[in-house]
Amino acid sequence: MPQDRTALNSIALNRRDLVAAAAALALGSVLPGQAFAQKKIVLGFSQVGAESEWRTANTESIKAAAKDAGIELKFSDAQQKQENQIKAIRAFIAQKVDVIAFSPVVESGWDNVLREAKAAKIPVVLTDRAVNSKDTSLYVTFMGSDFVEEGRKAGRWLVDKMKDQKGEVRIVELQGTVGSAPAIDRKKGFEEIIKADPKFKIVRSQTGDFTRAKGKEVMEAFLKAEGKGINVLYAHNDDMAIGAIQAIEEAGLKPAKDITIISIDAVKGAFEAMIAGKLNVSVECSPLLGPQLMTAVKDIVAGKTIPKRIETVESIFPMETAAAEFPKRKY
Ligand code: GYE
Repeated sequence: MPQDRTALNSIALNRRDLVAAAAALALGSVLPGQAFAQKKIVLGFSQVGAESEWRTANTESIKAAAKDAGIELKFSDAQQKQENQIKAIRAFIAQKVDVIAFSPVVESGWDNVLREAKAAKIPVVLTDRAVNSKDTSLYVTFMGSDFVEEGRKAGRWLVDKMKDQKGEVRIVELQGTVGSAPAIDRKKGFEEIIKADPKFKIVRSQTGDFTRAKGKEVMEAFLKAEGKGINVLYAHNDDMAIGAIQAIEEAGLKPAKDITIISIDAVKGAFEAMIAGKLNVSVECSPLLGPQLMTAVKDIVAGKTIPKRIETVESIFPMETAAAEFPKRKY
C-alpha cells in the first residue's frame, strides 16, 4: 500500500511537473513575445502651439509617425506658453511615460523640470528648438535645424541680390517669439552676414510672435513709421511674411518689388506667395521631424546610444524655383 501510494504520488507529482513544465514552456515561448507586442512605448510630447503652418505640419508629422511606429503618443498643446509646457512635462512624469519629448517655446528656464524628469529616470528628447541649460545631461539629444545657419542663408541671399546696390539698404525685421531659439539664432545668423557691408541697416526690428496676424500688425506699424523708406523685409518665418504682405498691399505698395521679402520655413503658403510674385525667397526649415523622433525614442528605450545632436538637412528656394518645386513639397 505505502508503495502504491508513493507510486501514485509520484505519478501525481510527475503530472504536476509536466503541467508546470508545459506552463514554463508556454511562458518561455509565448509570454515574452506577447509582452513585447503588448507593452507599447509611451511617449509624452509637449508641443509649442499651433502658431504657424510650420507648427501644424510638425504636429501632423509627429502624430502620423507615432501611429506608424506603434508608439502611444500623449500629445499636449502649450499654446505658446512655457508654464503650460512645464505642467505638461510634470504630468508626463507623474504618468511614468517611457520618454518625454518637447519643443521648448523659449530657450531658458527649463532646468528644474528637466531635473525632475532626470530624477524620475525618464529620458528627454528636445525636438525643433533647443534649451540653453548648461547641464546637457538633462536631455538625451536635440534634433532640429541649425537656425543660425538659416539666418546666414537669408543674409547671403540678400547680400548677393543687392551686390550692385550703391545706396543704403534699409531693412525691417519681424522677429519670432521673444526668447525662442529660432528668433535668437535667425537674427544672429542674418546679422553676422550683413554686417560685412555697412550699407545694410536694420532700421526696425520687432517680434511678430511667428503668427500671420501679428506679422501684419507689426508691418503696418513699420510702414507707418518708415513710409516708403523700407527696402527689405526679413521675417523669421513665412506666416509673418504672409501677414506683412497683406499690410504692404494695403499700404498701396508692391510686395517683392517695392520691398524685397525674405522669410524662413518654405511652407506651402510661401510657395504660393512666391508663385504669385509676392515673396522673393524662403529658406527651408523642415518640420517633418516625426519619423526621426520615433526612431530615436525606440533606440533610447532599447538602450542604444544616440547622437547628442541630430541636424536637419535643408535648402533655400528663391522665387524663380517656386513653380517647379511646389508639386514636390510635403508641407
Ligand atoms: O520657423 C515657425 C514656428 O521652431 C522652427 O516655429 C520652428 C519655428 C518655425 O512657429 O514658423
